[in-house]
Amino acid sequence: MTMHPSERIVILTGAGISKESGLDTFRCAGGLWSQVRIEDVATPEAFARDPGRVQSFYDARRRGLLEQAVRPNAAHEALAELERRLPGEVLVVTQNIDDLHDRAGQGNLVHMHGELLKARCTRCEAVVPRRDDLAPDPRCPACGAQGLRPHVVWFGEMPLEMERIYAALAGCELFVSIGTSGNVYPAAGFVREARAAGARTVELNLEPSEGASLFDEAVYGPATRTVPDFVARLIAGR
Ligand code: BJW
Repeated sequence: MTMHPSERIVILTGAGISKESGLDTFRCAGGLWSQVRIEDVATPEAFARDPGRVQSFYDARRRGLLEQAVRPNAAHEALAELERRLPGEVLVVTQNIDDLHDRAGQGNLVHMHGELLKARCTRCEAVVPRRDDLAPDPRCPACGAQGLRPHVVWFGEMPLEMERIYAALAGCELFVSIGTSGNVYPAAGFVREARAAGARTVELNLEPSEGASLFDEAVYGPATRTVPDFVARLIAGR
């Protein structure tokens, strides 16, 4: 594993950071989990039982992500600017499967719950770029098998790059959680890891998250306001 000893700022993002770009959150009023049942679309068992149903859910979200109106907002842009100002010092860990951090220019980025614009072969494990629908059952470009699934992490599956994330948390001085409700583990436990490492912990969210009491500082409001403000303070304070 590559070590990144100077990553002193770890930033965890969730669906709330992309809300003002036009993408649904999961647990807000009218969010995705009020439209569909988790056990129908976001577990390996659901995919085994009814792959077409699961593919359609992700196909619709992929089409939504690729709509022209959906683009990075001021919060994504501010985090990319922070990375440019502090090269090598910032790691963004996103739970989001959208590509808005990527499009904003975030280079040091972990997609711990996968990426909507990639597919994974259930036979050969190849991960391939994918912008088109996955239904009905296309062939894997690597091995030719019909078994492509969305490259996302469902409940009961292991999130990606956990070793890298825990190493960064163990060495960080500042942990910032943005736009996540703190309902889903292991991401919801990162604030505890950061605190154990002696880091200052900050929450930027629309409302207090499940783990709100674990943060040293909190600012509540829309991410397009709170994140650029926080980044400006951070840069000014150096
Ligand atoms: C704004 C805003 C604005 C709105 N500005 N803010 C007990 C202990 C530990 C683990 C478990 C446990 N019981 C069960 C588990 C396991 C399970 C789990 O956590 N279940 C919980 C329901 C309890 N976790 C797993 O299965 C994970 N795997 C795992 O644990 O493997 C073993 C392991 C353990 C330890 C170490 C390593 C491995 C896998 C979880 C996979 C999650 N997958 C999903 C769907 C797939 C991707 C997709 O379809 O997009 O990922 S679920 C869904 O929730 C999605 C999200 O990434 C994730 C988090 O949601 P997020 O981002 O927090 O969104 P919301 O909607 O909840 O919150 C939005 C927030 O934004 C709100 O607070 C708003 O206020 C705010 N907001 N507008 C700022 N404008």
